[in-house]
Amino acid sequence: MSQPISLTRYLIEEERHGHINPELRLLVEVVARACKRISIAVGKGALGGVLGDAGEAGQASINVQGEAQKKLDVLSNEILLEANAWGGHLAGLASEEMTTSLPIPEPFPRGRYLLLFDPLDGSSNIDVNVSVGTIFSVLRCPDGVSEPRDEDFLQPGTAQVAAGYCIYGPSTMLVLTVGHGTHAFTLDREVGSFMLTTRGMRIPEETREFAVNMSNQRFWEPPMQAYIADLLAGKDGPRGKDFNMRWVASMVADVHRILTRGGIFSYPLDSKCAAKGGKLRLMYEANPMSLLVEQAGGAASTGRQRMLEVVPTSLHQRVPVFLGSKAEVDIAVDYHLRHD
Ligand code: AHM
Ligand code: MG
Repeated sequence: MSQPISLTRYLIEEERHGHINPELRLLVEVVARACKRISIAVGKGALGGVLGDAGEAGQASINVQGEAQKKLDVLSNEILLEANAWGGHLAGLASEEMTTSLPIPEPFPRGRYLLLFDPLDGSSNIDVNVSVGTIFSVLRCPDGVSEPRDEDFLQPGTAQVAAGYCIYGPSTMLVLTVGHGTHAFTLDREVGSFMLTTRGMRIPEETREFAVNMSNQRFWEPPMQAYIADLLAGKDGPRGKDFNMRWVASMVADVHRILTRGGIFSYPLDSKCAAKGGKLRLMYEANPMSLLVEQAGGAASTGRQRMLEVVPTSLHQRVPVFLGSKAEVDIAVDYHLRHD
């Protein structure tokens, strides 16, 4: 087998092809380096003293989403902030764990890009040693803006110039797009480098596998109820085939499986999260995953609209999510549109 190429070499070649500029190359390298540090912290587990909830004894630390923060949520956020502050490639940052966005502080120079991230997605899985991950999205800072504010980040997913996630699983992998395909890099722990292990991931168009939290079934909207009922009816039902189900409850792990072998992932609207617009966050979760999925030949939707065309109205906006194998996402969307 020929020697796989490193992330650094991949990025330099993308630069030579005119797909990215040096600033964006640096940005991706810095995020990847931060992910290696997070991977080390996650990998230490109980030995690192980083499991459990953040906050003082008996007093949980609550983030802007109203959720209890884990120690590793806080640590991962700090690692990403510290790594990205000084390089001169960013104008500002926004995180799922922070109330408002943050312009790059003095005395560091400000660059042309905005970085958004969910520092440790699926963190409720940390204490049970199930895969978690970092998700990130890169936008351009609007022209003429020297000190970006929240509204400067409110760009549709089509405006993303790069997106990716790092999954901390049995192996640590970085899955990345700079708008020219979706590629997977595996961390060589001995060398300390991400190595390109799958160039041009492709999601099979058809599938027999779905991912959804079935315990919410009774709270779903009627079109979602009808769609899943038809999947569950199997080969004797209207779909004429049996479906398998998987739900890790860690979006990076579920999406990684779908990028690898196909399937449909869905976190639909339900009556518990309807007032918030959904469970998953548009800017930190849905948009970057949707770009990765589309770049791998899949589709991503809110159930009613292409995800990447949603015009955001707030930084922490939530949305219903359907993504994965194109033909299956189209069918799920059809159930919603026929119902409306
Ligand atoms: P988080 O950002 O607070 O970790 O929440 C997002 C996670 C996703 O990774 C996962 O798909 C979903 O929440 C699981 O939700 P549920 O526990 O309702 O099944
Ligand atoms: Mg999350």
